[in-house]
Amino acid sequence: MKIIHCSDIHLDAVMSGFRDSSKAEERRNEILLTFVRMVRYASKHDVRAIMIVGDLFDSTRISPGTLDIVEKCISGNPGIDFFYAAGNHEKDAFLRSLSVIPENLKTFGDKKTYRYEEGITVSSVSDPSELSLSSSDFNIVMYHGTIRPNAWKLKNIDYLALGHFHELKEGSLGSRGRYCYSGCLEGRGFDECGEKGFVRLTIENGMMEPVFMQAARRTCHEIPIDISAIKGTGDADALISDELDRRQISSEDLVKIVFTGRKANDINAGFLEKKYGEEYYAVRIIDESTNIPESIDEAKYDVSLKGEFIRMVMEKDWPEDEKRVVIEMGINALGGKKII
Ligand SMILES: [Mn+2]
Repeated sequence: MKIIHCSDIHLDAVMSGFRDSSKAEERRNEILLTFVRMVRYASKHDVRAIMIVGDLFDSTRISPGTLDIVEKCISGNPGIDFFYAAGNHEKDAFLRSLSVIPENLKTFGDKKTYRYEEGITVSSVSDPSELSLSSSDFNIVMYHGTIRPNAWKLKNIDYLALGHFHELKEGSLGSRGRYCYSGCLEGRGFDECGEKGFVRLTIENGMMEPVFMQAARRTCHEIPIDISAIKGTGDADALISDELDRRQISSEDLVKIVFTGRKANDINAGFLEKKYGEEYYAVRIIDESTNIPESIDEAKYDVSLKGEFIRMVMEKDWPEDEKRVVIEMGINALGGKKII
């Protein structure tokens, strides 16, 4: 029997990461389309059930158009059971918005466990203490949230299907089971990089084979560029160009370039964003380099706010390494950078 585990689809998300509002709208539609494609995949490949482990929608405001497509995906595939556990984003809004709950949309109100042939069970609870699963069954449990794996072991769980984190992440639950966050189906912007998709479980004779299936229409690639040794924008351009060529990134994808290291010279990030923005779907440059002088001693006589700040910290009766951290954070803050 095949079962799909997905979560955190965030339909109708605002997509504030895009400067171009038409791209935000396009990405909203692409996410919906990826969901539709996943259901089509399930129907073509004899998948018996799809587990949606929360955050199907981005908020409690669900647009009628999106709801209609999702409802038709479910009711149009009566051979697939759709298990749904609400996430912290949409809460109960999805089920409340449906005028009729399709028969194959399985929720976890009073009933907490569904049973299939070969002793396969699917449950969802809000706390592991609610579980009482038989050791002779093959038990799948859905949960949306952060877990302490220790609290879920010794519960006869074979596969804990999780939602909440947007990256694929897995681990063991004692000697019997595994837990897994499937991650989202599509990254929503520049903060959700890497491959995105769903997990396909094949369960036969009490054995399970989980396979991650890449499903996203577009991937966001994070490219760190150490700018410590460069003289200016032209050098940065050459480094970026080499790195993008080396990775053979599709022009349909998103690119997040992160400057790291110690910045010696100013770089025209706006120009580079524009240049590469014409080659890829969307490009964002994030400057995480530091402005800290090589030696704090060099800057401590500066007639500037920075120099004044360094002098003020150096006079404190704090351990030297602590002073350095404070100076680093302070200088970054003065430069308008994130300090954590
Ligand atoms: Mn989420």
